Amino acid sequence: MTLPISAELIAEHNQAGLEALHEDYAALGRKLARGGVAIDTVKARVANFSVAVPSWGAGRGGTRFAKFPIAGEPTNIHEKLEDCAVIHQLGCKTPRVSTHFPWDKVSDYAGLREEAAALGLGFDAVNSNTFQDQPGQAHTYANGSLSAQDAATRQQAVDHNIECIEIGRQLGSKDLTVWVGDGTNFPGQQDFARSLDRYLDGAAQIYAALPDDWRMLLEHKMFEPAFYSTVISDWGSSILAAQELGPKAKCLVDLGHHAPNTNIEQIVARLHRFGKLGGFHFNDSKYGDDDLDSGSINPHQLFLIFNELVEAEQNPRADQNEGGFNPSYMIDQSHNVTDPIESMMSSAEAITSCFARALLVDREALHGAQAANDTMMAFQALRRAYTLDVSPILAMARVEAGGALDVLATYRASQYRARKAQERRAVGLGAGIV
Ligand code: LRH
Ligand code: MN
Repeated sequence: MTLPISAELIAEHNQAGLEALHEDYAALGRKLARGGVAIDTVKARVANFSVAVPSWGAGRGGTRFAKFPIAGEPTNIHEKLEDCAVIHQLGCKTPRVSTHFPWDKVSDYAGLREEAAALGLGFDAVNSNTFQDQPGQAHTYANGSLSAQDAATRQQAVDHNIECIEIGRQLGSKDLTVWVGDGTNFPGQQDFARSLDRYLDGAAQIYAALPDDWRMLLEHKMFEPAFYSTVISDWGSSILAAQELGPKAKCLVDLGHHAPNTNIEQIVARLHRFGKLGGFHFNDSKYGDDDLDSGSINPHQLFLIFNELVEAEQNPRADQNEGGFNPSYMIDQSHNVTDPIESMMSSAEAITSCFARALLVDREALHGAQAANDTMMAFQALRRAYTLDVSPILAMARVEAGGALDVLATYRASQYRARKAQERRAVGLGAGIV
């Protein structure tokens, strides 16, 4: 395996901070031990935790107004895998890449799988794309895809999703994420019920093509690109569709796809309760689907979501969840103003930190206070964990896995992006998400 950053540089940079790390780790260990928690058990859980990175997040993102490329950004899946390898080599939390088709289309997927493996990477969910028209495409998605009035357009969307499953099988993926932008901009433009029925008919054909050990993850979104109604607009439409389709259909929660101030952690609890919690697209937002870095705007919400996930893991609802509790954790962000590698490393750390702190919630105290209607002590059980500085645990797990103690400092010292700017072709100006 040849990794993009030299192991010597990582070791050299870690050396300077190791003594302080061990001191901080020991101090936190003593603090947690006073509460009856062995810090090494938390470290072991953290070491096993991982979140997938989006191939489409490795390049600069943009808005409808503009996209500002950076020198040395990746222009194809091969360069994107190289950058994802840097994120995993330094941060040790992102061993899988979620792909998007046709953006990541190549001629040899078995070869791509080997290429990724040589970089220490595997593949997570594949994402279909029936929200853009491709050159030479027979039928436009301007009037929808799976819910389109035109049967040939619907069939084209079904065929594309089945093609994504076939590609995913060669990559070793086990999930197909289906997000459709289908919807309307005017009242009366389409019938809500008949649109959903057409969507369900197409989704059922895709479902029928799933291998036995695969899942289909339905991603709801309140608006954009449609601005009056969206066919799968919320968790309610999503869970009903997933129940209609069958046990391999689950719901994917993209944190940016809800109305402002929506209680997303409660949606997580509901989806788990009914055995339909399939996965996440982690990001953050202040207004709409801003796709900002996870935990950068509302870190408390991210913590509360992981609090529900730890609670769910300890209450797996086996009656509802064949295969137990295994939601797919993925990042889905658009890096419009930062180096995508830095953003995804810092986001993976923010997500892992929320997981670690959720593990440190004293659930006995929480449940006891809930049973006693002791509101303040129930809240304080969460707040005590939320205010813990778990960075020594994350850093120790990273260093022990061969990663960087300070991921950003080591990345910058590696001059990786400057090197890529010499090697890679420049990206033209443009607009849009990728
Ligand atoms: C839609 C979405 C979806 C992806 C796309 C890149 O907003 O979240 O998950 O297909 O972004
Ligand atoms: Mn998403």
